[in-house]
Amino acid sequence: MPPKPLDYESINENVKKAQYAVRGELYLRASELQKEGKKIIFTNVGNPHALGQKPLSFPRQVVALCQAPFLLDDPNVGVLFPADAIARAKHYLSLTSGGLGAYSDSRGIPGIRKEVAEFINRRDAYPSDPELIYLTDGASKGVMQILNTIIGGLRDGILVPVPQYPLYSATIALLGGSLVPYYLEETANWGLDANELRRSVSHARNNGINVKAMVIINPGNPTGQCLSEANLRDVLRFCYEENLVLLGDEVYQQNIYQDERPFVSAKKVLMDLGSPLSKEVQLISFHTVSKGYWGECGQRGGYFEMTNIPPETVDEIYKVASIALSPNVSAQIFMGLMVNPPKPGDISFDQYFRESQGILQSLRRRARIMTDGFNSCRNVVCNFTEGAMYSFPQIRLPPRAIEAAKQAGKVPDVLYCLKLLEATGISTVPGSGFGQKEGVFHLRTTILPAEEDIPAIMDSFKKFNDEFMEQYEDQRGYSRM
Ligand code: DCS
Repeated sequence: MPPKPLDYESINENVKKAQYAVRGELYLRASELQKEGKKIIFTNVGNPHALGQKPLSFPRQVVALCQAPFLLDDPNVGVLFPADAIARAKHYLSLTSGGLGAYSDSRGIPGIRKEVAEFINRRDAYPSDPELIYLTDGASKGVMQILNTIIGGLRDGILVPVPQYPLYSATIALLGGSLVPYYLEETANWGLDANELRRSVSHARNNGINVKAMVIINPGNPTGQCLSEANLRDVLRFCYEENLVLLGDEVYQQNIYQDERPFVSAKKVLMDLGSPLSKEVQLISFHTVSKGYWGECGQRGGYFEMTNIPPETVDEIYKVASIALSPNVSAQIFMGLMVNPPKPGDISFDQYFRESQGILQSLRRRARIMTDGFNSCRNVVCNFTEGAMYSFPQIRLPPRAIEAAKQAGKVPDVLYCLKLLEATGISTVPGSGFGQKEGVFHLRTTILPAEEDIPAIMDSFKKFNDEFMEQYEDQRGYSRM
């Protein structure tokens, strides 16, 4: 009997090749342990509400009313909901044709795309065109749509930072393209180096790869660095010289924990550079409701903005979006609310401001506590989390631990993270899931556990790490490496 089409040996090889460590071996083991009754601290995914973050009140009030529009006719609606939430719910319902149960335009509801354009205009002080903004089910779907538009085969290369968020490596694998890595420099706080970019592109081209696009993740996942304006100018000039479209993953733009470098978008820096770059460099920028102080991961709301993309291509992207009919409509409303939150003077403003700033300030403190905690541990060094939601410490594994991992048929940082999980219940992602230089090991944890829980988590990490190092360091110590 020949194999059937969905027997393992028959399925698309690209599906088998795609790897996604954020929900990989460690996550599966953690889920098993949880079923057995062990308390697991899930710090493997940047999923704030799963770790106790409360939703902001105003957007939930608005979307609740949109989901249950009959409440708007209830005489008590004004007792339960503030007037500005009621008004906003009516506004969004008026933008839909049939409420939340109806498909919308495949690009997203025009009135919400306009709100996004106005937000970008306020943020960057440059105009933004709603026709060039498409709403998506989370930033992930936008990234996949755009990579799908770029990649036609194995020779099409995408420059991706290493370490990177595996959405990129996995999608490039699924689409049968080539990932062209450029390494971020850990000793320079995960900075981006123009020479490294040049090296990487020429190496790929010498191997017959047509490098078409470059990805930046700013602030970085898993690395947490914030790019300076000078960095962004270098990147954009590089894209201009090398004829690359820049994919700016800016989903963590609200998550900034230092004051020296406020977030600046790639779009703004491109416009500041003026002609010819501002008219020539192709740029796609991504955003989401999953991150920031919203953390509404389960709602699946996102957008991308296209800059210097010709209308024929914009139409093709529209056509492909149409195949999936429409993005989730309640998610589109979350996006509208994120880009157009209550303003000073609105009834709900004080509460919105208090809630959002409370979350942001706490994240800022957590970023500091975690970095300091890791740096106080033996054989662990960690750059400060300037932005995003993660700590990415380097674990200097003793040679005997590396040897033990080899014996067990495991990547060394996978072994370390598995042992950490078994001993403490802390579920992390090994650095190898994001890519790292040969012979160097990391783990990624989110900074999302409740602030009051973090000291105990760091204590238990430290105790585990001490015991691990004790077990594997021989008399001559680690310095032989
Ligand atoms: N881009 C980056 C850099 C991300 O970190 C994520 C999610 C996304 C895009 C996609 O987010 P949405 O599809 O929800 O908009 N980050 C994953 C992570 O590393 N942990 O949690 C999810």
